Amino acid sequence: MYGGGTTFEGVKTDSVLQEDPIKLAAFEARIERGEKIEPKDWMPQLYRKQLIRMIEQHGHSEIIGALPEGTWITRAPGFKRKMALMAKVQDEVGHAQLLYSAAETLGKSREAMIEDLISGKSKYSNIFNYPTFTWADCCFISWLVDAGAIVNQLANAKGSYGPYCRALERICAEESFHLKYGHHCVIYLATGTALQRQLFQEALNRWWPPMMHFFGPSDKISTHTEILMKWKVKMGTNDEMRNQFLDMYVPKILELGFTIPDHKLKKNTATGKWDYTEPDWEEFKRVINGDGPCNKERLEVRRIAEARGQWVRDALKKPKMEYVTPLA
Ligand code: BYC
Repeated sequence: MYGGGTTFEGVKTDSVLQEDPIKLAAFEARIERGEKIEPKDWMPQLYRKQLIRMIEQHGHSEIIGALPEGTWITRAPGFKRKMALMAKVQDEVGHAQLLYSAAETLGKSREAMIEDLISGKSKYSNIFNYPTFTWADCCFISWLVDAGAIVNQLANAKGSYGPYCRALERICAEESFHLKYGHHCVIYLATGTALQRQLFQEALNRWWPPMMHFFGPSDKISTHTEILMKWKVKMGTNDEMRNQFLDMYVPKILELGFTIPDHKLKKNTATGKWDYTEPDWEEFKRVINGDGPCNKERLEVRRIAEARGQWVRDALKKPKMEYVTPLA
């Protein structure tokens, strides 16, 4: 989609000290003015490294995120739901394509990104390492995980790196359909039988803690927020995004008659922010570092998909190879 990026593998630095101070100042002034940085523009190595890390992780999250919902395509209740879910899952994989293309403009090849995903080197969103036991779990993802993603992506679409922002704009447009679809699924359960309501309440109880983790560690312990906010890659801190999500969706969840499994959750009128039980950051760290309930299964599925598609990639790399001539 974007193409033509520089090749810039393996940026090692975590500092801007080695950068030319004049170029760095001009770069930061452009960001300050709200200009977009494009692939061939000068940028500090750390900006490139941070963008590759974040966009690549985002791409992986879309690919892996297709799996917990994907397993429900054949079991979704009714033909209409099956069709809609199939389209949604296909969109998520398409989002990964857009994001990998955006990351490639910074010089990391798609092959290297996929290799880092399936070897477990790269991270992807914590939330997709939990199982979708019931249809209601799937509805939780379609409504509330997509809602959280939109909060984050709408903000970051106004950020500084052109290719990422353009990919996010397109992704958000599609995600807004997912959100409507997910909300519809949940309203259907909420207005259904006692068992349907119970199914969604149980899903909410299971998914609330990983949902709170989804926005990243609290600002007090976040590693990258400061520099990413300075360079307008992130347009809100993790806590700001979490707070915005709570502002928008807690009332909607309560309106449907469900309860949120956190007795401390309350809007603090003095600060204008939500008070909540501090998420368990030790569990978060375990899950993002490979030790969640489904990490092994998720990566195994990707490894199998990669191996099964190898012959296609090999064939594409040999355009001169002769193929069997069709009989008719
Ligand atoms: N999960 O310094 P911090 C979707 C890591 S898919 C895993 O705050 P940062 C969907 C972080 O990488 C959309 N890891 O990080 C798809 C870092 O580790 P490293 C998902 C996380 O980057 C299919 C460390 O913790 N959205 O919606 O400043 C179906 C320290 O954190 C997470 C995106 O990917 C996490 N949740 O901020 C349905 C949005 N949080 O790299 C739906 C793009 C943190 O130093 N990403 N870590 O080893 C972002 O906006 C930011 O990367 C984050 C984290 C806000 C997530």
